[in-house]
Amino acid sequence: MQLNSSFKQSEKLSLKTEPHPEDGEIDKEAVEVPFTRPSLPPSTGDSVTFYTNQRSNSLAFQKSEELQKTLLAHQHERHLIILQDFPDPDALSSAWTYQLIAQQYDIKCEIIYAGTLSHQENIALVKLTNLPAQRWTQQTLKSKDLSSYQGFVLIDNQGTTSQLLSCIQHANIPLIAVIDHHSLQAELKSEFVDVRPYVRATATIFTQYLQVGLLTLDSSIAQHVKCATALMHGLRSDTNRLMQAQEEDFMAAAYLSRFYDAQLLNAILQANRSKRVMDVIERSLKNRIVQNNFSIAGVGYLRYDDRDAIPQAADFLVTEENVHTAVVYGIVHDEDDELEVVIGSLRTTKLTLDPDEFIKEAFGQDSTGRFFGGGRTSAGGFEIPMGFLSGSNENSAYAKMKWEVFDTQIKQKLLRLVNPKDNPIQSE
Ligand SMILES: [Mn+2]
Repeated sequence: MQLNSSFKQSEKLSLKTEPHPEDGEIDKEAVEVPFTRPSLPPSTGDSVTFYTNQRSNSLAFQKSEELQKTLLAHQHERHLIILQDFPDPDALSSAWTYQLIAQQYDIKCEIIYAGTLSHQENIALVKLTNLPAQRWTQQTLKSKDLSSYQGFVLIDNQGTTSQLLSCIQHANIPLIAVIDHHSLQAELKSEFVDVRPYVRATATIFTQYLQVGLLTLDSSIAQHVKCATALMHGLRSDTNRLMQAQEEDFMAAAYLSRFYDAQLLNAILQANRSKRVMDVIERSLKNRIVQNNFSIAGVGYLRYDDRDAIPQAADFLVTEENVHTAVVYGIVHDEDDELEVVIGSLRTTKLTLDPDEFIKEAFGQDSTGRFFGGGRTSAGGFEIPMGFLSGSNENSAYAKMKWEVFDTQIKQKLLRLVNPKDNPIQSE
């Protein structure tokens, strides 16, 4: 299989990439594209799709070629694609695209996540497109023969937001590929790495793979149309309805516009919030404290299925006048597993605030050196496992006390950054 190029045919094969302030490795030197550029397939009419942004284009080309080599080296294998515990449209659509790309190399990928599909739009997305993602609980893991998988892949995450990672690593399954747009969380030992923190959505990266020919989309194939629709949704939702999109994201959206189903996307976006999600948003409004343009709200306990109410509440709180950053958190509990975890979301409109840095700075690392979360442009999330303190909430006085401790601790850690002068930890 050969990659298509969406460059102008008159362009030389050796393209100078423009230096980019945010990436050290991929600039300066001319990128030699090591194989000839085939002419464009007539069916796609690609003459309109040449980029003005050569940097992203040649990087996409180079990465696509690397990925192709990696896939070729793993033909006929079975892989797991691991998503964050609460996968979002960007993750789901990108994973599906990866699955379709890998399928051409007779690689069977299963898309798995440990948590739940929480946001009403995510549920609608999966249902309406038949997106092939599966939930794997701890019990599922036990029932699986992990030795039948020869590799795993991380998409739109780097393993820090998945409960499945430790089991997979424990089973000695090698990491084949990491494709993400969050800031690099740790050095990952992976055969293929494409981590681009300056790209707004993983769906943009995958659309670029499609554009250079890793998979030729065909409007007459229903699955391709649905996948393009899913990617459009992923791209849209990670760029705040394209409001934070940059040229690359717009270019990707333009490409997808040829294949996606606008009506289907509309149906996905029409999904309504549940009453319980509305209640969490209400609690966040009632409980918020606003200091130095930060709005901080603890929302207490919520069910696993309603976990996505937290980012939705943060999205809402950041719209208040004089607020540039909102942080909402709560204790999410899974009744089946007696599992509890503090989940939080940050949203900011302040250009100089880096959510990744802010979250890492606020909460630090766990005993194994892993951060509790991180972020991308304008948004971030964190998860603090409650371990031994999980469960036993039948005793409501205990449950209340537990919440108060976590609530106080999180507020202290946040306010230390929000209000560096008055140290809330200092005793009177
Ligand atoms: Mn994303």
